[in-house]
Amino acid sequence: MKTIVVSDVHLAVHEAGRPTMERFIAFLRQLDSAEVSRLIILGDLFDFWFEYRHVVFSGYFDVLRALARLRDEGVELHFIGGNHDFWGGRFLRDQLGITIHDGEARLPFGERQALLVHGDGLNPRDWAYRLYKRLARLRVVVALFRLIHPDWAMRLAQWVSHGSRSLHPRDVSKGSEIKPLQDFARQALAEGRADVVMCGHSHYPVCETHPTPHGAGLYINTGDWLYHESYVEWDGAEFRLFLWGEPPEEIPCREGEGAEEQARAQPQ
Ligand SMILES: [Mn+2]
Repeated sequence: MKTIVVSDVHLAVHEAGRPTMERFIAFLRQLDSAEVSRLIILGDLFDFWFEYRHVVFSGYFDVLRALARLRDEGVELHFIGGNHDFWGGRFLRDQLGITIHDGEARLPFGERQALLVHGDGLNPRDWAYRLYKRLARLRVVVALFRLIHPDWAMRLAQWVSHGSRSLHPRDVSKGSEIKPLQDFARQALAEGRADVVMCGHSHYPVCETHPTPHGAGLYINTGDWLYHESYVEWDGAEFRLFLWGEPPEEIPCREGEGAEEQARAQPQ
């Protein structure tokens, strides 16, 4: 049975977000529960997600329905929050049956152990963001935000998000996001903390081999759905990175940068 991993769909409820939403729903609808046993969402599924006691954002209805269909057919759903949707909680868990992982997930893929993180806040120099990340998760901050009317909360989120959207993610990701993610993965693999490290957030799909104490490890970045429509498929044995299409196009795994020198420095 297969596992599918996808991240950074950045579903948005405004007009400009409609094509992405429709393509992603089409992707979910073609997943066959006879073949797929697990779907892992590695953060930033929503451009904005917030939960109230009695309200769900109506613009997400179709995607929630598509996820509910998979759940009803027995597909395991996992969610690791990203920087746009870490406020996922009771609704996703209780109504949709999604397993919510706090910050990071460790999941088995056959014999291999994978460490999955969205990837935001890994850059130690980005102290301002790291502070924001802590504050935004405080119970009191969440309780205060909940006082804002849902329509206004969505409006506010769209306005905030618009600023970051004006930069093309492929440009954003070039320097500041790709390297810290790769460093994090390489280190986790070198220390033997996982056989496979998967991240999203950079919007740049990558599959690289890096050494672990017990052989070759893998760093995979799921890329994004917003611009690449990339996803990872584990078929029970191998991990493969694809760009969705008719047929899907595979992005081959390559030897990670610096992997050679690292292998030489490491006593075998
Ligand atoms: Mn992100």
